Amino acid sequence: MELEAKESEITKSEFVKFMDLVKNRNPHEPEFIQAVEEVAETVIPFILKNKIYNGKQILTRMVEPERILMFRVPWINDAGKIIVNRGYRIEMSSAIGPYKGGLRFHPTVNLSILKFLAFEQVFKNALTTLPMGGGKGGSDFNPKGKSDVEIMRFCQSFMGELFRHIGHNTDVPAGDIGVGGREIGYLFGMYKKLRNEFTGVLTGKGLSWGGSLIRPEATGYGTVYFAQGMLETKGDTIKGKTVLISGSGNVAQYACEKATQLGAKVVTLSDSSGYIYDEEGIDADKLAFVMDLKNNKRDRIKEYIHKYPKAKYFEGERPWGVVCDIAMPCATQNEIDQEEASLLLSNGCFVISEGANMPSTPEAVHAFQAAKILYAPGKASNAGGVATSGLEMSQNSLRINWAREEVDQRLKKIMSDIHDSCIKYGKRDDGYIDYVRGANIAGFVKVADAMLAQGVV
Ligand code: NDP
Ligand code: 2IT
Repeated sequence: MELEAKESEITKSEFVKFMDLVKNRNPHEPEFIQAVEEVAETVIPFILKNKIYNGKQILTRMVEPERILMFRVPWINDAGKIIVNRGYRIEMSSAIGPYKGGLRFHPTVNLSILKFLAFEQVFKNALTTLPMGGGKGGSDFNPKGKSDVEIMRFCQSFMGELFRHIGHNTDVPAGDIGVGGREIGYLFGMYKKLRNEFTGVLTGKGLSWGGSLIRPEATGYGTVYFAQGMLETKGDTIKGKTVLISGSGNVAQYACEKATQLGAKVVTLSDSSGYIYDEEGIDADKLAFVMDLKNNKRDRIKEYIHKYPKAKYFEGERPWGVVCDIAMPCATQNEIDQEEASLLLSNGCFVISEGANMPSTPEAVHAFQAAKILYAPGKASNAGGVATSGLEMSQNSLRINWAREEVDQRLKKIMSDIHDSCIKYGKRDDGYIDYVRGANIAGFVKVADAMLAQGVV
């Protein structure tokens, strides 16, 4: 007992010391500090118990990006005005492969948000079992309301600097919020022109120019496959369950599609203006309407109720007060707070599979874990997207295209392997699976072993 108390004191003081260092070095970066704290909480006790990692400053090295690029992105809008945005690429870790991770175009983008995303990406990519390091980038550019030609000019200017720093063996960006197939196309076209080479430097490409089948679907599908894996541990399935989804972009759309295909009823979707509630469920036809609305018309989710008047729209609200079995936050970071977590729990929600990155605040995560529900952090449950990007890279290198079924099978296997890794490091003595601990330690071990082997670089 005394020994245990002493050990826990040492762990606590190491944690406080480490977090003080991170906070002092990154004072204006709340999202980055939040992401690091969540990892440190579970990984520091593990390091202290495992001599090979102790004293090697591995976590201290991991929170310092290998390189940060920040650059001016000037472009001319349709009215002939010069606009200046800021571009970024965080090259966080290349311990197990080339930097890999998406680009986010959103007005809120800043160093803190991209560093949190790049840090999460390192662990997520390690979990996929594929050889990918971690990175993230983007710009404070707001694609909303811009013409196609404005998007193209912006992407060309952005790539006019980024091309110097990336490459299919160095750093391979992809999409994230505000960056989909259209943007990847314009970015790829400019890279190809500047470098005069056709390589798999970006993933999420179109099918006729190096893209992979299932990549658009992969994040959403993977999030549902992971939820299924969690339910299986309770002898349950997703069939017949009521599901809340937030967001209505890439991840939300395909999470909705797969959940519905597997017999669940998805009753909500949202965007940053509000959410829609369709008690009868958002079936394949209704989802086709949403996909056209969001991907082609680039309109708002509230249009749904004009097409389907039995549904309701709640302006300025998030969907977490609706009664459900499963919640899949698929919009953005910190979109479920403590109050909303309590609401979900009191309404009977018992599975959370995160499609977005860090959508639950630390207080919400602690509430889910205290209630011992099935809770998966994004770095495990949304890893299907980057995993399929890894499969796209493999196909590009081999210069072949795998069939849809083959990619889907590989995606399923990867999600199931990630689930196994979470159990390996996250199962507690009482049988409860702490997916946060499991994902953090499994990701850490893979990266840390590579770092130890490669020396202090
Ligand atoms: P999209 O741009 O396709 O869609 C984003 C959706 O989230 C939109 O409905 C958008 O609404 C909503 N949203 C964005 N920002 C906010 C905000 N601040 N508040 C409320 N709603 C918001 O992006 P993705 O679907 O690709 O990404 C969604 C999430 O999934 C992100 O957290 C991303 O990091 C994560 N992710 C994405 C992967 C991918 O492969 N694309 C892989 C793994 C994780 P609006 O239109 O109003 O902005
Ligand atoms: O957060 C993520 O994992 C992504 N946006 C996908 C990254 C990728 O390289 O496919």
